[in-house]
Amino acid sequence: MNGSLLSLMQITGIAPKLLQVAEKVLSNERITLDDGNMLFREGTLPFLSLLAETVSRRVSNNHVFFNRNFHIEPTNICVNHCAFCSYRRRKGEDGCWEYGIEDVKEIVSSYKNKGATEVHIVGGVHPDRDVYYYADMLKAVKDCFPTIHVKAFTAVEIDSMCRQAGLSIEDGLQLLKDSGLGSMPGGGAEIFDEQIRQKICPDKTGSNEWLRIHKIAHHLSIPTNATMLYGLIENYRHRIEHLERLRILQDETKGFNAFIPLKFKHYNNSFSHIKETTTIEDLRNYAVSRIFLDNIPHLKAYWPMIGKQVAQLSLNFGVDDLDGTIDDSTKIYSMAGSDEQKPSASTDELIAMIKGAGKIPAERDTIYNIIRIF
Ligand code: V47
Ligand code: SF4
Repeated sequence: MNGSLLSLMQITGIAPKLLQVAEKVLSNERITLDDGNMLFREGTLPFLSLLAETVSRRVSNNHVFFNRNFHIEPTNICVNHCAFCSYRRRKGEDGCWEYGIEDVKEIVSSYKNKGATEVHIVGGVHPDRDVYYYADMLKAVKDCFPTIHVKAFTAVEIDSMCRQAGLSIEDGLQLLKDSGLGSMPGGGAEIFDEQIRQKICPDKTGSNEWLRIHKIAHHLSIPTNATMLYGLIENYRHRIEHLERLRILQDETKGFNAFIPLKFKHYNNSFSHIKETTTIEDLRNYAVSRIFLDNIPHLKAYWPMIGKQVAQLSLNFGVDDLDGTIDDSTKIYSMAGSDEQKPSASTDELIAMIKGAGKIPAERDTIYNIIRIF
């Protein structure tokens, strides 16, 4: 099989150095930083698709996962000043919001008996809400909807809420877990390179700390996701080094469930002058991520950000997860100019997208147990 695939590639004129990388991938051997960099620079789309799909099939066996979820963004008030953010507001500024625990309970109640299995809670880094406040919020969510899985708070929010309470990350995360936290989303990672970080998110939790918080979560048996914000001012080397740091941590803890590349959207923020990446670039980025991150089981295309059509295309570039139904409950990307201004997908629509890409739709829970195959 591998031999015939390699011969096919030879016939199609793939350069020998790329064939060497293909040989590694097909024989399940880890690729290096230089290999990854070369794939980014020189891999053609069909070549990358073939390799990424080979890796994806090893894990997911042609299934593509989705879940039934909704988001709650308790506040967009944020003490940080990320230059790519279209969402944050200062306290009292026009367009800011701040939901109290009662508001959150009301939102959660409205989703009872509608089939949702997960609530995703993230927001701005609020100046005066500490980890005790958020623990009470999680308890209220679970009181209201005991079976819902709560995936909540980026490492950046957790860093701030624990500091405000004078608690260590270990103690803060344990408190959140005891209050109902089931897993953590992957936001706040941006690009780990500190020089780039200085320019795009100068006051945000640093990369070492982001990784440390995820490591602690994994040690407390809290699974997490990881993201990478791309398409700003970083180069391929920065992206591959970001993936490498995730790969190293994952070797150690095995706590990441999914990796989610986040395409920079440029509407209404300080980087609006930067052109957004092309669809071809987005597909290359998915494929190289899948090939390089051989130890993170799932690769997610977050359709509210890239749109449903590109999300469907990505299913032939290593992606095996479309996130969820969302139900028009997130504003992060619509405020940054996403085509999906009111993101919502029925399960039938997600199933049709997946079948249309030649894959098998599988509804999952947050930790990738299969609920139903369609
Ligand atoms: O950390 C903010 C990004 C992230 C923009 O874990 C932007 O399942 C592009 O992490 N253009 C938060 N990206 C969202 C997030 C996430 C989303 C979906 C699923 C999961 C998961 C996690 O959004 C931030 C930042 O990297 N972001 N502004 C923008 N203009
Ligand atoms: Fe705040 Fe998050 Fe926006 Fe940064 S990306 S300014 S941390 S809301």
